[in-house]
Amino acid sequence: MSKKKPSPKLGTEGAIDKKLAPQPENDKTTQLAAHTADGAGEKMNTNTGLPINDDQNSLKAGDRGPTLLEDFILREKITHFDHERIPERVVHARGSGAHGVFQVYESLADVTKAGFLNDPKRETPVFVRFSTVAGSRGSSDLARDVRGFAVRFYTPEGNFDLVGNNMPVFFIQDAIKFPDLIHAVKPEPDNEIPQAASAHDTFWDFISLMPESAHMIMWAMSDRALPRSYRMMEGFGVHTFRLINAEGKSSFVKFHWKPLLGTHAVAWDEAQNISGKDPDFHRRDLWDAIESGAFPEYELGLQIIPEEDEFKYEFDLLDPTKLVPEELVPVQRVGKLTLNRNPDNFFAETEQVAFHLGHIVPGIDFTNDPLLQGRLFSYTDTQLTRLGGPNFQEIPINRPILPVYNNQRDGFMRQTINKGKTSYSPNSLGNNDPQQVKEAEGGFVSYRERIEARKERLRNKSFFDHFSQARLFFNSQSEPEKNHIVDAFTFELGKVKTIAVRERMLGILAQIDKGLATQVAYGLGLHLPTEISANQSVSADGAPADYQSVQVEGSLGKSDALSMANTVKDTIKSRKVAILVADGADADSISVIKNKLEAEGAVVELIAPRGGMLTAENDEQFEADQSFLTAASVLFDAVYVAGGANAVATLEAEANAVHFLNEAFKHCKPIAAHQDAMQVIEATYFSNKLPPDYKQDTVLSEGILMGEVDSNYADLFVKMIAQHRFWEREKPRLVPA
Ligand code: HDD
Repeated sequence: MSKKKPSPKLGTEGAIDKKLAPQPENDKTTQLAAHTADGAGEKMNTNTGLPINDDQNSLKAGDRGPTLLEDFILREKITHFDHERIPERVVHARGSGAHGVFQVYESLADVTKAGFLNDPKRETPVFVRFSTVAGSRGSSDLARDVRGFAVRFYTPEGNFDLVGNNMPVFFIQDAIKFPDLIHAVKPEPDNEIPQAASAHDTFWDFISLMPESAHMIMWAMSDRALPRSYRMMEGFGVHTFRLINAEGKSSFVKFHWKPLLGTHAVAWDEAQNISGKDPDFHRRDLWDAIESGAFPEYELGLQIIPEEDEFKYEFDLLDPTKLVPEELVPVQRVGKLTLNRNPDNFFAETEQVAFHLGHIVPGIDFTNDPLLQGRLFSYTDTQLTRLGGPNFQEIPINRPILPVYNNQRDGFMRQTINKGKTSYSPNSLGNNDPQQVKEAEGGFVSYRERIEARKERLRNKSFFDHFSQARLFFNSQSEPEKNHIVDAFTFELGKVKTIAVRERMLGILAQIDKGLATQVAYGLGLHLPTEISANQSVSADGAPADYQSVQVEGSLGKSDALSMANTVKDTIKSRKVAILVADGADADSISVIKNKLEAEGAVVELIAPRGGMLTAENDEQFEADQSFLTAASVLFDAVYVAGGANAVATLEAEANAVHFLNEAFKHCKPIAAHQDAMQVIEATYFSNKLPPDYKQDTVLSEGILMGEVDSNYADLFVKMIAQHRFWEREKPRLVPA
């Protein structure tokens, strides 16, 4: 990798320029490289450059005496350590980042003048951070939660941040309620319980009093809140934004990210298990995929709505609790995001990156969505505390790829050495530099929206239909997805101690779907409130008549795009498959399966009763990747049981192997076994749930494969894994979870 020198204009030359990490080259990686340090092969020194002779002992009065205050080397080291931590993000504290590139397929100049959406030849460097919302930095990746999906585009016109989530709507309509929402979901203030969980009284108290959250809460209680991987979830800009073309014409737009691997989830029982076995599951998955070259890919999707259509729909485009159904406005896939490089340093990049949906470029603009407008304030404000002052934009991961010239100066940790006498405008002493930029030459001009209004604390009546899209979402789900939603509400409300809160929530659910509410009530052992008015949920605080929910029968019965059952299921790339083995395993059939799965891009691991080398039936030596002690079914997408008489006898008697299969069955995963491994399957609890004539069949039942291992068998296994899960297996309560 050549060491491309950064442009001197970036003001970074001569910075800590030791070794440059190998990385794909673009303007951003080159800029970052200039700030990268690598101590390999180097000598140790202090922060002032003094060579260190002894890093093991502090300076003492005698070898058993007190340490001397004089020891500036000790003081420097301890002082730095004492101040290593910064406040975690008040929300989205737990996250993982990756670098990548974005490229538009065809010019979108007819709707936007944004350069990165105009030139199909341009590769725009990006940095992405995925996150959970409620948990602390050290919490589990698998919490039931919304996921953040924040993308920064480093463009020559400045940074554009698309700070979205993996759900297309939000809990509240106005930013003034955001602190309340977050206070309610975070651990309760008296005892700081529970961590990274919404299943507690304060959250549901708030939600049950906030009917506008009905739509979002359906998403949060669906499997969307339990992604299989950051690489397998959709992203949404949530708000309606504006695109502006070179003629100044505006169109409304909703931004989407569509993962090429499809949108997939894990089961709730599985999520809880993963949280114990590998709380870094999503972080590790993203890291490993990128390290192995299986680069995560997403297509950018746009729903473009002509400005004339602003009032065409039965919902308000400015209401962030509503989505625009894809049946009404199709999503056009306009470009591709590829994540191709892991960060060099978590703190420097993933932790210090400061996203802000106010970071826009000419060609993109805001709307008056009141949630969006409040966000425009919050993101810069929060960095002042989090990153310690107004110079956070100079941190390498936050710098734009073009040099910054303006009259902002000084402050804590200022890096740039601004030359010259003038730091004001207009000036005559410095040629009036830096100069403003004319609109025709790329200067940013806000969209000239006509506003004629009174100042009022009000909300338009068009925001008060809280239930029709919640119902649309529920009606669009497959049966298993609906069952999961019922289970999720029953679990969460079951953890709520205050019965009145549970009941009030049942009132909300009844307004979305009576059947849903009845099933949840049954699980909780409660009766549905007999009198349900659209407003009972808000009456507790005596909301004035003007603010009451209205019941609207949505015109769309169902939207296929809302169900994950309809996602693409044509690849097993980067899926993890466990092969259960032991001494005496049949090496040939293992090779057939392993080779086929790896050729399709899957990751295969051999799991054995113990680590180290094993001897196959044909006396070949092979190595186990993990033992049953460190591996677990919940960390894999599918499982195959090897043949070979001795191996089969060992696995049948190995409780961990049988447990592995039982769990894979319970979580509806594909299971395959060599025809001679039948006795291992017979040791599981699910063998008596298989059809009576299963021994004759190759496909024992949906998602269970047995038989002679040949290429046809391997093909079938691949197809099963691509299906992801056989959720039908759960019915009716076949699977304990
Ligand atoms: Fe926010 C972080 C997404 C509403 C205030 N938000 C944050 C992150 C994401 C979102 C992905 C993490 C960025 C990162 O990885 O560093 N937020 C959203 C979405 C919202 C939303 C999709 C609704 C559509 N947020 C929202 C509101 C407010 C905030 C209404 C305040 C009025 N959000 C913040 C924040 C955070 C943040 C306090 C915490 C850390 C940070 O900004 O940098 O400013």
